[in-house]
Amino acid sequence: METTWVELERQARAWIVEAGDAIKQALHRPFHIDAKSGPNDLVTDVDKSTESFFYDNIVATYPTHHFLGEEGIADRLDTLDGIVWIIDPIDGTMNFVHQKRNFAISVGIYENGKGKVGLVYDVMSGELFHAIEGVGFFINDRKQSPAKGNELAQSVIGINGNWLVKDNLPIQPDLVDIAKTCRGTRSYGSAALEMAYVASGLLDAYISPKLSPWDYAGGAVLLQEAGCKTTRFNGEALSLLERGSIVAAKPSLHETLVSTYLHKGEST
Ligand code: 2AM
Ligand code: CA
Ligand code: CA
Ligand code: CA
Repeated sequence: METTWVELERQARAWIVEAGDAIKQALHRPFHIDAKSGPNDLVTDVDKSTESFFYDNIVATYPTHHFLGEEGIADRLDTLDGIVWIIDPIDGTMNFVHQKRNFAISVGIYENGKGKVGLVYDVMSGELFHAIEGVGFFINDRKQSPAKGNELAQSVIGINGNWLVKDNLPIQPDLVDIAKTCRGTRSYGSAALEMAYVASGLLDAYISPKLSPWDYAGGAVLLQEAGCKTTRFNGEALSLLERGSIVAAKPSLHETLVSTYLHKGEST
């Protein structure tokens, strides 16, 4: 019998909780930290072992499925044909290293490029944000009703303060205008968690340039099922194969952010 999305989601949930338990255990031992693209871009052996855990389980259980993960355990993927698991083993590695909290495992399951299942697991709080296309958005066992949308002036926006001070970023003045106009800004250091917070109504929007598919693949499905819109800064649909910007919000705030502030921003 064909595996249903509900069954796949249940399996993904079991793996995400098991992987989270292993990460909590790893926090009791010393772990190895490396820098990737620069001194603030960190990776640990726990990121790599967590990605391997998912890769090994997925290949063994669903040999026809494909895999895309941040740490490159699998071969590079250049098509989204078929069923693809897009995984960030630890989203918020800097928080993992410095705070031992506020990091997540993010899993998105896509079929021919369309989001079917999304899971974002806040490992230390035990909050699991999950969604299945057409079924809805849940936090642990509780189905969520769509949050009320706010105007920009009453909105709390997730944005990393680093982007507001990046003089060589063409969209920086527009990001500063948004920060000046909204009620307040927050930065949690995990794109996946911040997208889950928008879906949950804790944040009104999340805005970031230069994210990768594993940062937003899980969160984008949560947002879709919570009645929110997620696009590039210029309003284009996301690509799950290329890096780019993200603006996620309820449709009316999303429209304001794109048409008044972000539309001239980079799409990739
Ligand atoms: P990561 O922890 O998986 O690398 C931090 O604000 C957010 O941006 C995190 O979700 C982080 O994901 C992501 N991010 C993407 N590219 C990054 C980079 N080069 N350096 C640091 N964080 C990055
Ligand atoms: Ca990283
Ligand atoms: Ca990430
Ligand atoms: Ca990561």
